[in-house]
Amino acid sequence: MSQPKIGVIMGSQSDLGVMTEAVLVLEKLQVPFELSIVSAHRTPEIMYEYAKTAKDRGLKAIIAGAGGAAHLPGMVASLTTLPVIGVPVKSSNSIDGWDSILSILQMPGGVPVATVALNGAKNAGILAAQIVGAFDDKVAKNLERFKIEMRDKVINSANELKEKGY
Ligand code: RP5
Repeated sequence: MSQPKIGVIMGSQSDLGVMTEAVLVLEKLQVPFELSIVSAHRTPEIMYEYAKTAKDRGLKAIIAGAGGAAHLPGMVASLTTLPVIGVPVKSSNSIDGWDSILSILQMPGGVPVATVALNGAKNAGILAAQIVGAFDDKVAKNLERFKIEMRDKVINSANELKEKGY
């Protein structure tokens, strides 16, 4: 694969099931990415290094997923000027998911994290592709096709209902 443009990281291997949705959509939209596990709490030095070197390594945005006391996206955002997209994960240590959502969403002024829905890794992938698509025509074209596919799917479903007499 060519030079990664998006970094996809998560706090634990247990987040991978959710975060795979981001990977799948980046693959579909042909956005080169790198994938790793980086924990704010268990590997803080690696997290620091990852965030500090991300821009120089050619990344254009970072998707960071975490659950429970989800500090990874915010901490990474504090260490880089790249846009960070946070994915709250409903993890085993999460009470009901709100803990993850609020940990990622309620950032102090000056350090934004673009927070998607609970387990919303698919939208994180699309948003990351849209960031790349702002300056990469091939990715922008893939996004246009993606939107047309979504539209056609809805129209087809509506037509199926019509054919059934509804
Ligand atoms: C968070 O704690 C991780 O992002 C994960 O969502 C959660 C649970 O981690 P494990 O105990 O499953 O490794 O830091």
